[in-house]
Amino acid sequence: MRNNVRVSREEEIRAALFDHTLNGHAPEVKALTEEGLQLGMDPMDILFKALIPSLEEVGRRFEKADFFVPEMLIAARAMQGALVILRPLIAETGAKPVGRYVIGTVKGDIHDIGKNLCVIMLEGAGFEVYDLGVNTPPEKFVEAVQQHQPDIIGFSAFLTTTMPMFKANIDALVKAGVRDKVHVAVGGAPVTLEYAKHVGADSYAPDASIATRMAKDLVGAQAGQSGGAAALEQAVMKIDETLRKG
Ligand code: B1M
Repeated sequence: MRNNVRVSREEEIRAALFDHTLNGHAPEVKALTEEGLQLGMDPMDILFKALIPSLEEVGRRFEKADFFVPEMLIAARAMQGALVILRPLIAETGAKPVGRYVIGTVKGDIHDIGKNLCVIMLEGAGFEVYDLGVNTPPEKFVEAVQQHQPDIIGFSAFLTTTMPMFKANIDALVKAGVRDKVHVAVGGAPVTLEYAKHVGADSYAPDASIATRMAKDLVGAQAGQSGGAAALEQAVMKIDETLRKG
């Protein structure tokens, strides 16, 4: 009985988080996130079953012109408030450092929620992550590679108009003579495997959890623990194919 009551409150919290994020009510989103955690809800559950679906609904409404930029912005701010609380909890689950990862949203693009989720999950998987933030020019990526010597550099782009920055970033790495020293990963809502290959990236992932799994496999492969690069590419192609079919 007690359990039933708790489960139903968890469901209420998920539903309320969805609604309050959608409507950009930051204080309620923060309070509900804290209550959910006090009840023992899994941070990943809060993230993937309430907050992300809500933001997807924001996107659908924006497409139908039911929402405009201000609504999108306050919904994103409400979600960011919850992410601040969830981030350290997800990072805590990680093991010892497995590798270095530099990541940033490309120049001209200020979307960062998806990139931040990648950061959270990579940290959770034990990577030392250098987050360059949003609107990152190619020179900053080059500097970060020279300074931190990461195993992987990740570029996020969320607009069709900013995806061409992948190529500009890769060209800048080539020019600086560091392209061969680092694995280039790309992602973001409008990106596809074909596009990633077209611009000369080494890998593409459709979401943060696959990006993290691929990064872990890659570091393992470099350490000689797994030779999974080809298998990985095949898996990603399959996922991409499934996504395209819808
Ligand atoms: Co903007 N926006 N936005 N927006 N926004 C989108 C992206 C859009 C799809 C909305 C729509 O039309 N349906 C559309 C892009 C259309 C296109 O180009 N195809 C759009 C537009 C047009 C714009 C503006 C141009 C609007 C305007 O001003 N007229 C403007 C551009 C500003 C700029 O960047 N220069 C703009 C502005 C904004 C806000 C500032 C208001 C706000 C951003 C706030 C913020 O991020 N701090 C905003 C928001 C919130 C959105 C939507 C609603 C949500 C984005 C999001 O956070 N999604 C979005 C619609 C949508 O996506 N449904 C939209 C949730 C997130 C978890 O998913 O970002 O896909 P996603 O991240 C995933 C994967 O992509 C992947 O993992 C993440 C987690 O699983 N991933 C990687 C990300 N990086 C990766 C890197 C990897 C691997 C995987 O390897 C390195």
